[in-house]
Amino acid sequence: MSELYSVRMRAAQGGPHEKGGHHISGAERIVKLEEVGVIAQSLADRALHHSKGTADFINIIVDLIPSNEIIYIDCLEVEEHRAKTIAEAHQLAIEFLQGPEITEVAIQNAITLLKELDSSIRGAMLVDATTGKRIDVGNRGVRVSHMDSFDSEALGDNDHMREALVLASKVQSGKGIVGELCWSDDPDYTVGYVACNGIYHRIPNMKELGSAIGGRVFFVRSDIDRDSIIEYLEKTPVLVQRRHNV
Ligand code: WAQ
Ligand code: MG
Repeated sequence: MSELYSVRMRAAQGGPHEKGGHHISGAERIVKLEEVGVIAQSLADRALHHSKGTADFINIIVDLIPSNEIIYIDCLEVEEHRAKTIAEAHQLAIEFLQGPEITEVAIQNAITLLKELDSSIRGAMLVDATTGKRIDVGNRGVRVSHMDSFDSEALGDNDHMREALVLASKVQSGKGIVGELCWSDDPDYTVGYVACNGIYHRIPNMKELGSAIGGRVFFVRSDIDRDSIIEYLEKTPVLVQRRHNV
C-alpha cells in the first residue's frame, strides 16, 4: 500500500498569523503520495478564493505518516434539526448536550464564552463539563489536527459539514471528552452543530448571518489528563470511517 501523507494548510491576510495577519482559512487532509500535489493545489486555491478575503500568506506543510501510527474510528451519526431563531437553536443545543455528563451551567457558560469572543480563536476551548470553567491554557485554544476520511463521498457534498464531521468524530473519540459545541467563523455560514453520545446534531441559525466570529468548545470530564488529550487531538493521525451511508 502507498504511503500516507498529512497535508495541512493555513492562510492569513496582512502577513503571517505570527506577524499579526488575520486568519482566513485552514484545512487539512490525509492522502496517498500520488495525491499530495493535487490536494496541495486545491488547498491553496481555497485560501485564494475565500469569503473572508484573499489570503496573502499561505503555509502548506506535508509530512509522512508512519502507517503503524494511524487510528481508525467510526464516524458519528448525523441528525438534522430545525430552528428558526438563534434562541431556538441554542435551546436545542442545550437539550442535546445536557445529561449526566454535562451540566446546564457548563453549557450556558460555553455559549457565553463563544458569544463573547471578540475575534475568532484558532482552536477550541476546553471546558469542564461539570463546572463550566475553561481549562485550556493560553488564549489560542486547542487545534485538532491529523485527521481525514477516505469515505468522503459518504459524508456528503458540503465541505463545511464533511470537515466538521471528521473533526467532531475525532474529538468525541478522545478519552474524557463528552461533548462539543460549534459554529463557524465564515460570515455566510450559520449552520452549527453539537456532538455528544455518538451523534452529530446539525442545527441551523446558530449565529447571526454576517458574523465573522465562530468557535468551538469541547466539554471534558473533570478528571481528564489534559496534556495527553491535547496530544491526542493535535498529533495522533486518525482516519474516520463511515459504517453505512448517510
Ligand atoms: N481545531 C480546533 N478548533 C478549530 C479547528 C481545529 N482544527 N478549526 C477551527 N476551529 C475553531 C476555531 O475557533 C474557528 O474559529 C471555529 O472553530 C470555526 O471554524 O454540518 O466551518 O472552520 O453544516 O469556520 C459547522 C458545519 C462548520 C455544520 C464549522 O468551522 C454543518 C466550521 P470553522
Ligand atoms: Mg471557517
